[in-house]
Amino acid sequence: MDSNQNRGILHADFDAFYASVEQRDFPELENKPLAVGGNPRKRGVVASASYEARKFGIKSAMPMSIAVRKCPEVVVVPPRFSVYREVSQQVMELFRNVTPLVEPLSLDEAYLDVTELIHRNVTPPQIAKELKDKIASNFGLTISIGVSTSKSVSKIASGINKPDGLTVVRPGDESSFLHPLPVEVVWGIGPKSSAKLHSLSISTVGDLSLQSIEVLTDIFGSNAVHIKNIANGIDDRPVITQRERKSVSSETTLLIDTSDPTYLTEIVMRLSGQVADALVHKDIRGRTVKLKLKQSDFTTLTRQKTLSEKVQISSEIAESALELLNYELKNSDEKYRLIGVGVSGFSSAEALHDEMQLRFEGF
Ligand code: DCP
Ligand code: MG
Ligand code: MG
Repeated sequence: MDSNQNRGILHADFDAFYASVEQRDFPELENKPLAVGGNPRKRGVVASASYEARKFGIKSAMPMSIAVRKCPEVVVVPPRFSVYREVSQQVMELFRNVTPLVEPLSLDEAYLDVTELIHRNVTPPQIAKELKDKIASNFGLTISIGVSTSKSVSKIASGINKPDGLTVVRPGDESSFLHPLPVEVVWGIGPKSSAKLHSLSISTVGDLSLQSIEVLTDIFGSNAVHIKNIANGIDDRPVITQRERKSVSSETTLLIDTSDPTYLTEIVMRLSGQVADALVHKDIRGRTVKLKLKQSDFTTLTRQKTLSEKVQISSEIAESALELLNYELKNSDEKYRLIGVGVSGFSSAEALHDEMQLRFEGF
């Protein structure tokens, strides 16, 4: 047994996070199909769907208007980000009381490396069970946990028995656990690579594990070796406690598809203001300003500009973002359905834990 197989890695992820917090705080929403997200009349999207809503086919990232069509009795509520952020901070704190080796991936999920605790005669599944119980009693929320010797196996394991799951993959059982599962469970296999794989009759992780590096390189490029290893249950990546904050951004879906410069300028200025507020609040400055545009045909463009001086305040961000916007408007006839502004390129001293994105629907 190699040293990797002595590790104990947990992946914990809240069930229907935003929706469950709403159902907890507003008991009249309990047991109801619920979608947290933007206004259906303002082209909002679903951020989180309760498990009752998922029975109707409602899921994250779906336009809210479609969610309402799928289930006319669905209750739609706007998100309360500050409440979710607070729950998140408290849960991460609880994790850090178990082990300092916590890697948050988003507001509602994290990896924990509990290898050191094994030597104190507690097993990783016991730790996971205790965490679930504590979270249920302290927060009134359910979380699903995957337990194994690696990040990728634990992440997949936490997802397959949701909600309120506890899935343990014992050392040595990684491949037999992974191989029957569909390729889509592997992180990084999105709709595009999944379609390609299916066209080659590669439908399970087991099928994937048998492919040559040549075949996988055609599909995944430089990621081929990593994907093949993951499919074989080989993943030595460590749990990293401090991740560098990559970007702070804000984006919005527009009420109508448009190329109107006055309207787009106003929105870019408002988004720049929101990004600036977040940067000021966090006391960080970045060197790169990004503009994201989603065209009517859903093609997404990002244009960025790296500056000699770091920026933080609204007017500085807006100046670069508007330059990028004006260049795009001059050189294209497209109409846009979504627009976003972001700042990245922070120094490592400003390293924080995770990529942060603010979303505002329907200006
Ligand atoms: N989220 C979002 N937009 C998305 C996906 C997620 O705003 N496209 C937000 C809302 C979710 C939260 O992030 O509640 C956590 O995302 P998850 O992917 O973990 O989804 P859920 O926790 O809602 O459901 P699950 O039980 O499948 O984990
Ligand atoms: Mg979740
Ligand atoms: Mg999650």
